[in-house]
Amino acid sequence: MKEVKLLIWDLDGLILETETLVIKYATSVLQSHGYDLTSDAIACSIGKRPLDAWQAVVDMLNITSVTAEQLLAESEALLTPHWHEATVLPGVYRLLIHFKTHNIPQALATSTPRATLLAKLSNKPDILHMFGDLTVCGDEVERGKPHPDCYLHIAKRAGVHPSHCLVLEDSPSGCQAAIDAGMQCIIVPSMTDKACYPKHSTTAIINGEGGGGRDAAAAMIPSLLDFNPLHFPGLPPFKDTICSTIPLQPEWRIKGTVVKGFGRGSKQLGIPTANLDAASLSRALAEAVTGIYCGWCNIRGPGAEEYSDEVFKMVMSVGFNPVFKQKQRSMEPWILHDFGGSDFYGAEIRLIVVGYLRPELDFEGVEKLIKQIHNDADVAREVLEREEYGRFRNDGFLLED
Ligand code: ADP
Ligand code: RBF
Ligand code: MG
Repeated sequence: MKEVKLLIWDLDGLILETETLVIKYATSVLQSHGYDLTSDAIACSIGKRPLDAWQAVVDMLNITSVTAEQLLAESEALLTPHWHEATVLPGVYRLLIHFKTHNIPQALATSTPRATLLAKLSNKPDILHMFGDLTVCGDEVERGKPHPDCYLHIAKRAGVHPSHCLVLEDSPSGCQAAIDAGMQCIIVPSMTDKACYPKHSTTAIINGEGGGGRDAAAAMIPSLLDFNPLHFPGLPPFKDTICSTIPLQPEWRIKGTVVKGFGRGSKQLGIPTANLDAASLSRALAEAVTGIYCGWCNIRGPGAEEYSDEVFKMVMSVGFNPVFKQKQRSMEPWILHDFGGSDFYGAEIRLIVVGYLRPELDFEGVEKLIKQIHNDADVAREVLEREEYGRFRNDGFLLED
């Protein structure tokens, strides 16, 4: 593997969580014409230029009653007022700032047209600022992703040979474009079904473990927080970890209601987790966010009246719990306090999530999972004592009425 001299970022689904917005409005546009947006149609369209994406949907669903141009016009009308709502995904600012600090050139190569790019980043000018004049949009190249044009264009403009470029992508077509440009590619998948990514892109590198990543044209990581610069010659290591945990920048503040989960936590694992309601989860965290985190917690209201003035340490899982092959994502803090076996379903829960511990993992058997979760709790108990995390303990968000 060659020294990395240019990092090239994709935008949608990698920097910004626009997928949820797009899927929401594309679904309603299609429904008004009597069609359903299938996951196959999503897989073949994400990452492409808007018209190419709609054409892929039209072809996939054999739509005859309306053209891709018409569908695009209808969805644009719905989406335009909402672009600025897209949230920045975890790990984005950390990476951007890290490489900026170390003078590693960074570029943006997006399928989005220039005008839409400006709308999406209108309230986040700091992101665009990171790339200087090294940005290229879908309407500025001949062919869109999965063709390699935008990646080749930006490498040429930066004066860097493709073999020295490292692309960060989330979509199957973007990954294909990077590979065909002769570049190395890191995939942070926005699709749960990994089968839709190019074949030679399934080698995992997670925090330095896992094999093959060095030789693969493309490697998958669960989140940008799992990106390890040490896998790439020329990239400087991070220095911000706190006992192997990564401080979230910014921290997450989440309010929700404790709801019934699958009834597994206490019974099967001996680890009760206070599951948050689905609406709070998707409002607080982009659809693609998963992982194991630590932070501070307050509970109040039904069943928790006596705790309303207290703040507890917590360690939290966000994800699909691969050991149990859950279909729905859940957010479940284990509050590191003994409540004497009592329940507080319906209580209000407030969280300040400050650190990232690790990606969610699949274990052979629950014994290994239980051991790992106890280890996570030990790590959380210790690191939350550190000033960088401890300063949030008395935050007004947790304790105010
Ligand atoms: P469920 O699948 O319904 O979430 P669990 O077995 O995970 O069931 O138990 C979680 C419930 O246990 C929480 O909703 C809460 O009411 C209660 N509970 C008791 N102690 C704790 C704790 N230390 N952390 C989280 N929840 C706790
Ligand atoms: N489930 C997994 O399948 N894989 C994990 O790596 C995992 N890590 C967890 C870490 C913590 C700190 C907690 C509290 C839970 C974790 N879980 C994980 C979720 C666990 O499967 C879930 O809480 C139970 O299935 C109860 O819903
Ligand atoms: Mg639970």
